[in-house]
Amino acid sequence: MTKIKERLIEKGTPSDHGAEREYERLMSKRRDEILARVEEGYKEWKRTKTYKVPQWIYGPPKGTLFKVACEDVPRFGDTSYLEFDSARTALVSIDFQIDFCGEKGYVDVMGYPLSNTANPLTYARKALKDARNAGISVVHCREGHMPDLSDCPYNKILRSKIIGKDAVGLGEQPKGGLGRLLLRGSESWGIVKEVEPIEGEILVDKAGKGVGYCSDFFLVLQQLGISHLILCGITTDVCVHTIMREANDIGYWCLLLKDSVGATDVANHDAAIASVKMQGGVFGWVSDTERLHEGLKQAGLLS
Ligand code: C5J
Repeated sequence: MTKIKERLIEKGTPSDHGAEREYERLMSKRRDEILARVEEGYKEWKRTKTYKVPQWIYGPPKGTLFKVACEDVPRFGDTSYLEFDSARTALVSIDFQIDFCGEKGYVDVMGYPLSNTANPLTYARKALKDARNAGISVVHCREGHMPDLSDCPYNKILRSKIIGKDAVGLGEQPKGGLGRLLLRGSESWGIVKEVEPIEGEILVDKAGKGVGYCSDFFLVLQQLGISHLILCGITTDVCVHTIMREANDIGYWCLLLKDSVGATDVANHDAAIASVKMQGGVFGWVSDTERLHEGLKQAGLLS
């Protein structure tokens, strides 16, 4: 057998087709299809004021379709409806941990009033009850770091020490506290009783405010076949917003329950809610537990 000697490539060569290659033509075919679908969706929205589940993407419903009234969409003062498939929806309960809404946790040590982050528990509990009764998947998230802090950026620890009472920062235990702050395995890292996961529900640990970079969250949603998210949790302007923005960028349909979320600062909470609604719903949709309950009831999902 003769051995062919490979010539070492010294530099790349421009294509004979210039900029007009096959994949550019395929991309514009896809764009035409998407714009035609948008035209259909737009006509449907004008007729029904409903952002329908796009069956051309997800296929026929796997569960029961239900819709929830959303406020200030597409413009402030307007009402529209967001449609869900119960089998492709997850209620996401974010960071309801002692560290964010209980005594001697991270937020308490920073000196913020606990009521701002604890009050939404009243409503989140209702949303959880309704989701469970309607057979909707529930996914819980929990922020926290490894005991050796190897997954926590230095600047996060430093800032927490500077703001923390008695210079107690992340990874340290406050005087008379429940454990080391925001650390996996510590008592203050646990989800509070009012909304803790029940058997069969998924709990995702994350080493950050968001989920995309530092957790299995999107892998879990993919495995469950989820297209739509209903978000509750704390804090509105930090973890809830970060997760909503990440999911929205990927194409998930995100509904924020405004009474089931809270921030350490009321003005920041209000601004975070308002910013979701800008540009016709730049990060998704906003509603509340009452309107979720009504939508589930009308679809016959609650007895
Ligand atoms: C914060 C969170 N605020 N869960 N975490 O540090 O929003």
